[in-house]
Amino acid sequence: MTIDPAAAYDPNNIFAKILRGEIPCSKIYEDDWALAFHDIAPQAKVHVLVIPRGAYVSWDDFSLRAPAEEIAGFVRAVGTVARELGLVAPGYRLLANVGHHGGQEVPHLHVHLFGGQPLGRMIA
Ligand code: D5M
Repeated sequence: MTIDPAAAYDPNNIFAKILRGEIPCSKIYEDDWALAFHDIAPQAKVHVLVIPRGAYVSWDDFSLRAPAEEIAGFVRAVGTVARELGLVAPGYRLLANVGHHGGQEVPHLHVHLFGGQPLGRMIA
């Protein structure tokens, strides 16, 4: 099931529950702005999700509504995670699915971070 990026934020989505500590995750990084954890169904040797602490449905919602400080904090956190995982020199890929055509399934913004192997042209 894909989600409607224009829908109101659902506080019961699975990533909101992870942020509240109601369900576990395989955490690799957290700071004031972001939480990063391993994807439950990895599509590459390294497949991590980075999510903002704030309640945003999608990249669209985040880029429209988030204060600049929060956007900067989240973007910096994504870079920090990649560096801490040692992915910068070999390279990596970032991906944010948005809405139906993007194939977004969880209605809390998440950036996929793929690496640990040559990735080819696309992971779709
Ligand atoms: O991707 C949603 C991603 O979220 C998909 O790669 C699986 C992952 N997922 C779903 N539930 C969990 C939990 N509980 N832990 C870790 N990863 C999870 P999308 O971009 O919305 O299609």
